[in-house]
Amino acid sequence: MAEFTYANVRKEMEVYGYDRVVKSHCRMCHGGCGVLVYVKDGKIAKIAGDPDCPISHGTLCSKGMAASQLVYHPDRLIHPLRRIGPKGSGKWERISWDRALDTIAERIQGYKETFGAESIVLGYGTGRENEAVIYRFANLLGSPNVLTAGHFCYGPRIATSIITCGTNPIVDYENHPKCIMVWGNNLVISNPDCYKGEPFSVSLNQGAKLIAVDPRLTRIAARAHIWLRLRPGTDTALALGMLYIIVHEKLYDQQFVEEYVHGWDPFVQRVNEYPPDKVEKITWVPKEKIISAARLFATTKPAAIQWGVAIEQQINCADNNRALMALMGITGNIDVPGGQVLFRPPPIRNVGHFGAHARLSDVQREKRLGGDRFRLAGQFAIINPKCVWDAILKEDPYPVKMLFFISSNPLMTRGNAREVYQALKKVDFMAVADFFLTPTAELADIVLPAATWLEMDYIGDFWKRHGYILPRRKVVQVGECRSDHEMLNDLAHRVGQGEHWWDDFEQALDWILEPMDITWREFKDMDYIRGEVEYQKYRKMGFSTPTRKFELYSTLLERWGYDPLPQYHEPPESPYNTPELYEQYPYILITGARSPGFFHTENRQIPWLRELHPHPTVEIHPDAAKQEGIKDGDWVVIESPRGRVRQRAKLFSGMDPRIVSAQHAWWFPEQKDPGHGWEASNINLLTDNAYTSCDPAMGATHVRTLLCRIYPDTTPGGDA
Ligand SMILES: Nc1nc2c(c(=O)[nH]1)N[C@H]1C(S)=C(S)[C@@H](COP(=O)(O)OP(=O)(O)OC[C@H]3O[C@@H](n4cnc5c(=O)[nH]c(N)nc54)[C@H](O)[C@@H]3O)O[C@H]1N2
Ligand SMILES: Nc1nc2c(c(=O)[nH]1)N[C@H]1C(S)=C(S)[C@@H](COP(=O)(O)OP(=O)(O)OC[C@H]3O[C@@H](n4cnc5c(=O)[nH]c(N)nc54)[C@H](O)[C@@H]3O)O[C@H]1N2
Ligand code: SF4
Ligand SMILES: [Mo]
Repeated sequence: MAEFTYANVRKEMEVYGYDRVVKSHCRMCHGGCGVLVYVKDGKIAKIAGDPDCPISHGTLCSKGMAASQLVYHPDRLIHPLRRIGPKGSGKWERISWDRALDTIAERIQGYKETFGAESIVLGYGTGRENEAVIYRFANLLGSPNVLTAGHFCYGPRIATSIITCGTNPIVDYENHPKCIMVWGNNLVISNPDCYKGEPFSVSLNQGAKLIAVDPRLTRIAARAHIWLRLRPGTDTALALGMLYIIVHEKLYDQQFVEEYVHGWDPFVQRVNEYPPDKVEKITWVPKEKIISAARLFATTKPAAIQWGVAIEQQINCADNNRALMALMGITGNIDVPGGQVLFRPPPIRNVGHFGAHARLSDVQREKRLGGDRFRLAGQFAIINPKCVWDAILKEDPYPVKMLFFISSNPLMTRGNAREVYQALKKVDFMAVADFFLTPTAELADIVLPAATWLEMDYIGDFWKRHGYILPRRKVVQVGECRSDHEMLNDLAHRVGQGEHWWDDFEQALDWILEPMDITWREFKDMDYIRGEVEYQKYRKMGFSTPTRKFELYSTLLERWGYDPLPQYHEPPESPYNTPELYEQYPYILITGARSPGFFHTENRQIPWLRELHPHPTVEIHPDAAKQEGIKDGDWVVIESPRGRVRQRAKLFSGMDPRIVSAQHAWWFPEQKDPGHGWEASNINLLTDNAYTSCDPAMGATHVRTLLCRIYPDTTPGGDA
């Protein structure tokens, strides 16, 4: 293929008559890939990768390419709506932005006066780059309650790494690690958070040794030198088992341990509880493989761990993260080139500063839902969703009266969907900002039409820890859609926060950039800014923790009443913990492995992307399928003690026959009734959100390690 150069772009413009090409960067997932957006007759005609982008180097995935089908989708919300029938009736009327925002403002003021600001919960899903404005609004309002996916996604990595070493250690692919251990992550499909699959693949091509820790044979596992096929939910035990080998064989970095680590002796005592025989029994991984992996990781320099969300959606969430950080730390791979770097952002105002966290009073902060139960989460302004549903359904510990979801579809994405439904049905008032009338939005009182990333100016990758910021440039305007940032800036003026906001949002972008002495207009003409890169900063100033050391033994967890060292706990439902239940539900269910074309509940109405994955599918081993009378492609029922749903079986021999793996977030936008089939295949009807089965520090819901049964669907409409 000819090299993609700017000369080519100019030629294409001439040949095809494009009006202009706008450089921006995609946000169909967590974002970051540089794009060239071709515009013809005022409309987006094509999206291609930008070869100059330091994040993606010209590569693009199916979602990025299909973004124009999102922008111009016929079902898109293009003006505000007010519900005129009962909840879920699907009866709406068009209203103006002024009327919609005035109604929301009136409700906010009313609930604040009568029930306190804490009765208003704002919510968002995963990184759609609106978190800073949402926290700013909530904090200035006085509500400590912002509901995110942070209890079981990324929040734990941030929280645990801050308490261990000051910030999130990022794999330095630019300097090509010589060994990469991919743990519960499938980044060539998910391109999550700070990472894209492309630089990872380049490092592999450069010869990096690869260890994959995954119950499923992913493409990454298939390329790995060592694949550790563990039993889901046993990651902490596996990591402690590897640490055992590294400690006993003295494969750790002795100088780092002596000078920069806090808590070595108690840490060694804990590690001693995990000899290889015991770890093999817990994890189902042969001990020889555990030993080889530990040796390979500890003796190849530089090495890095690419960790994913699978380790967080478990009862062992915080301990998984901390055990993996111990592996990074004691092998001397922290903050070294090609290892795991504590990158610095450019010196702009950061997300926390923008989010006005300091403005929330102590009295209101104390009221954070679940803050006393999940104390690590509480410190990082993260709440567990069940706390919100309990506050609505039982007014425990106080009533929540209003929900305002800006980019989230919790009915599909949070544990125990039945309870989520009851809470959304009951709440006094709900507003939603989205692109479509989703199953969640159908239960709202007011729905606001949100702008996509192609319809806004913003400073992209502002929240990430890789040290880059990139300009996102507005390309088109669709209907009356507005960005979440502009919408909240406007709403803030209507609820008396005006003095803390701006006349228009461009001024906010200037304010973020001000410490660098540049304006948004100037930044808009740049490709990106990168923070200063410096390695081994800890040698000069230590780590940003209470002891200034890398805390293997966490003084903060100890202060908050938790075990300061990582410890393994058996999953709440498991063959060993609940053997009677296992007899009735004889498979371990993992949920949510990512599909390339979808982003959680998004894109099922986008033709190019739905074509890639037309049906919800559940992977089952051929031996298990035979046992249950299931053939490839059959509709099957998956059932847990909490509910049952249908998906289509895909026979897959790349995992232990005792495991099945189901997709999450399925709804059917093509079904025009207001439920849009939210119950049919929604795996979160099976997941459990009981407090006792969540991670005790982070409140993570264990959506990856459940027990289930699976059988052919013989009901009418099933095709078995
Ligand atoms: N069982 C199970 N459940 C899971 C997971 C799993 O693995 N298994 N994964 C979990 C994880 S890691 C996460 S992060 C959560 C994600 O949960 P959510 O982020 O809540 O995901 P979505 O349901 O896709 O909700 C996003 C909604 O926002 C809309 N939207 C997208 N961009 C914007 C925007 O810029 N502005 C506005 N206003 N709206 C926008 C979309 O149309 C969509 O309806 O799901 C979790 N749920
Ligand atoms: N295309 C697409 N990309 C996405 C998303 C999307 O919905 N679609 N969602 C985004 C979001 S919010 C997130 S959080 C990221 C997540 O992205 P990743 O971290 O890559 O998460 P998954 O693909 O869900 O799971 C990774 C692997 O974990 C394995 N796994 C399951 N259970 C366990 C376990 O107990 N232990 C271990 N070690 N492995 C286990 C699964 O088999 C799977 O291969 O992806 C982001 N990117
Ligand atoms: S990986 Fe994410 S940012 Fe990159 S093109 Fe795909 S959807 Fe866009
Ligand atoms: Mo996530």
